[in-house]
Amino acid sequence: MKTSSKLTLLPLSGFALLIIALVSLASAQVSFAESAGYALEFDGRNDYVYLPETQSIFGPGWEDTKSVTLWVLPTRPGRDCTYAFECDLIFGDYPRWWGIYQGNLNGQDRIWLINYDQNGVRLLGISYTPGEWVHIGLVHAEGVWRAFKNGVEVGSMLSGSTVQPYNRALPTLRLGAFLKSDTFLAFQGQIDEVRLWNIARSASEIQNDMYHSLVGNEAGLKAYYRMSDGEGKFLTDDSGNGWGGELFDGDRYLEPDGHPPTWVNSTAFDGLPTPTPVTPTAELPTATPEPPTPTPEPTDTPEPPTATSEPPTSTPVTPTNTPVTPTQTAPHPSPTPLEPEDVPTQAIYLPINIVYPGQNPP
Ligand SMILES: [Ca+2]
Ligand SMILES: [Ca+2]
Repeated sequence: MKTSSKLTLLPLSGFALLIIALVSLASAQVSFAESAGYALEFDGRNDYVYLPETQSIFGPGWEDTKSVTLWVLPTRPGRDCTYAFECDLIFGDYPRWWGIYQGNLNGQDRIWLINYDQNGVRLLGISYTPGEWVHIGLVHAEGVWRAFKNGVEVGSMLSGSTVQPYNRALPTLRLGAFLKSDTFLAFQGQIDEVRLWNIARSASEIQNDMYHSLVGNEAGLKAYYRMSDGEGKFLTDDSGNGWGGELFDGDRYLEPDGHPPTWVNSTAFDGLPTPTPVTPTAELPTATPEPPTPTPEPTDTPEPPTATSEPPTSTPVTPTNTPVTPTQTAPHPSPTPLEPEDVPTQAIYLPINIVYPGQNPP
């Protein structure tokens, strides 16, 4: 008996040593990464953060030039949604003219970057894995709408100015959910390091800054949510510009459940040692939406030389490296005045203008 117990102890102590070594190695790696402090966790029911007016935060010209970057950790797969603006809101405005949403749209579970311009809804999808942090970058400049995943551009399309209403209150921004009467678009998961810029951020700038906090006074940074508070019902703007937010657990549209967004320890900066190499074409072919008005050309867009005799698809998809030129200088439509707090249904229900990257519209 004595011998056998010794024999079993020996491999155990060897195993323990291995565990100690691995733990030491892991903690040594972690020590290189800057701590991301706190993140905000949203319950997927009624949690959101109310932010000030889009126009006030971004300033003049934001409809054409802006960048948004954030870390997000979805903790469940995307809900099925018929329209992009009916997926769950991660970041966006009220009542939904642009933003970052999560959802399963036409069988594609993606994080969607949506812009409503004078030609309708434009969207780009970014793949993600529930339970994993992903860094999302949205850059809108010179008539192009771009999507970045972990610092790598994964898609782009032409898109003009973000349309805004007039004759009524200017839109305000939200983190975590869009709640209105019977429309509950609540994201479940964590959000951290939300940065709002009124300039076009480049891929290298996004990459260089995604794994550490900013000072807050960087050029073009208009609002910065480091989630630095750690407690309480308010979200500080770490840019010092004073665009803080307020945490909500439901509102007049949805009963509170006693739990507003929760402050949690963030692991956003620990997620990936380097930006995940993503091949743009494999990840998301660039979709170039055609203007809705027919052109005198015999076909909308000539196919590359390899085109077959098959009839062209209704939405040609061009290679990623096709140069895109700023277009769409058409004036904004004159939408009929909407009721205050109303949803821009015109913006949402225009399926002919929705372009699903990598596939034809429905
Ligand atoms: Ca943080
Ligand atoms: Ca809640």
